[in-house]
Amino acid sequence: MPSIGSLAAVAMLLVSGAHAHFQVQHPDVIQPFVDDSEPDAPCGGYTPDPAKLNATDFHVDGDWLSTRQTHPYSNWLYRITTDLTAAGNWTEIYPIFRQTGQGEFCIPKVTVPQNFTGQTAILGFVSDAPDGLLYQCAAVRFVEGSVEAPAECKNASGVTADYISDSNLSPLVNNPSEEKATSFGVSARSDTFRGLGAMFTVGVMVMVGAFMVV
Ligand SMILES: [Cu+2]
Repeated sequence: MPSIGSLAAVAMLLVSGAHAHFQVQHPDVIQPFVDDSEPDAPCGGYTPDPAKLNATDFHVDGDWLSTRQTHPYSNWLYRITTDLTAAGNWTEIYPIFRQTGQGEFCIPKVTVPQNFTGQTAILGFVSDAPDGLLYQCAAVRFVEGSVEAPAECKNASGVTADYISDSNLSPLVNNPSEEKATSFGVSARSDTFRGLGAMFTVGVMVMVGAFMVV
């Protein structure tokens, strides 16, 4: 007899259905989203062509990133590289975190080290989802200053997030946040983030809900 855990995992895949895994809302991705290719590193099915990048300005002192996921939860890594073929040398630009709940998630004030100003880079989104690692890429040009997030930077109702360690994601950057995650999550939590306890409660509820669907 299969374990409750494996049934729940299958149920979650069924619940997420014929899904799009995740899509980037902002900035624009380099090539059109292809659902079946999203598991292919580093960008979801292609290698960026440095001669054909239509880069979006990204303000190093604060800019916004927005995604929409169809999974009940996933862990997120946001990373950048000035290797315009996205072959490596990735820098993490936000601590790895877990999004619980489907739908839009937006971080309104992502910062980048100021020494990137003036450079063009690939911005990589990696989602450690119930069905594995998933990838998308945008091209960005780093500019001075900051920008306010627009109205479309919003979170779907019921979505929560919390910083987390993820041994699948941390090897994908040169500066993983695993060390930071423990203290950062406790002492510098932004008010859009809830406690670990709430995260686990929601996680258990999702598991139970998925199990009951079968
Ligand atoms: Cu998926």
